[in-house]
Amino acid sequence: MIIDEVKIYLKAGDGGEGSFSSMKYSSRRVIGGGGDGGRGGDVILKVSPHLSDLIKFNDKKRIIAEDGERGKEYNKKGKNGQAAIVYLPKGTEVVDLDGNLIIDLNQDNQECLICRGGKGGVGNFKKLYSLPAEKGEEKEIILYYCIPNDVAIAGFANTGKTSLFNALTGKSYKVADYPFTTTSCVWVPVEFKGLHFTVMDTPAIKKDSPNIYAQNWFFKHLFRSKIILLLSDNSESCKEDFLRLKKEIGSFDKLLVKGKKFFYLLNKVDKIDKTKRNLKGIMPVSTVDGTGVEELKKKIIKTLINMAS
Ligand SMILES: Nc1nc2c(ncn2[C@@H]2O[C@H](COP(=O)(O)OP(=O)(O)OP(=O)(O)O)[C@@H](O)[C@H]2O)c(=O)[nH]1
Ligand SMILES: [Mg+2]
Repeated sequence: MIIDEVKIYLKAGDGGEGSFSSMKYSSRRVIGGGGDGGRGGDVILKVSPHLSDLIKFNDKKRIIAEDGERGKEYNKKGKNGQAAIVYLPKGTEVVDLDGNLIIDLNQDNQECLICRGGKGGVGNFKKLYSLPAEKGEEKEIILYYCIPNDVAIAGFANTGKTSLFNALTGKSYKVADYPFTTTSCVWVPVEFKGLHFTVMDTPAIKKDSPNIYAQNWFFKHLFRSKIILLLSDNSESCKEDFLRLKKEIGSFDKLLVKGKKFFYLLNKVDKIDKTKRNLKGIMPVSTVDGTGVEELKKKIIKTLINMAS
């Protein structure tokens, strides 16, 4: 299971107070008085390529940047507080407590200043009286991590999703002849003919889930998918299976079936009678004898390029 949702508290540093200290003179020139306080540190959100979920927030839900230092006598400015940089996986949506999107961090190295540190107070060297420092901003936010994938593989149990994922990516994730082998999402970048995209394997879709949000929890990770490969391994029922799969996905959120390309794949055709393999609008594939795998890669590339233009 992926930790993909967390509420955290952020607080930027307060500005350091300006100093009020006696004025010092040398040959009638003012050489000293209270210096300004330092600026409080900002809180910055930044995408890190090394993270792939929000688990690190399980034991750190409050992030507080450093306060600015107080100003000192002889017009010495206090040190600025250090910024707190909160590293997040690419694909994190930052939302306020009313559900408004603050920012979608979906680019490499993207960053955002989320809480501004308070300005330091002004010391009496400048003004003859000192002015108070500002407080740092504070916010409670919710982070939703949504896996950045281009192509997702989805289907009922044991239809060969992981086998196809392995065939497309060159990986060797666990495949077994029993249902629900895959329990979490796995996603990896793929390069094919100079083009890069990310493919995601998913756990099996459970039919008629009484609690779709708990049992088919991974549907939320289809939001960023551009192409969804729907898999069936039964030539008799595949058309019905595809309708059913789309209905299950759509009942989680209608947006999951809008604006996406669905490819309909009949898998394990090495076991299916030749006369029953070629169905209109359905791609025959087999990860055992390789049928259709290269064609599928080419179709994915063509579709991604078309969708981007
Ligand atoms: N004959 C044949 N068997 C296949 C093919 N693809 C997968 N299988 C077999 O089907 C079974 C299930 O394969 P998986 O890839 O684990 O299926 P899955 O859909 O990921 O399964 P879950 O994660 O449990 O939902 C395994 O025994 C595979 O060896 C295929 O193209 N032809
Ligand atoms: Mg699997």
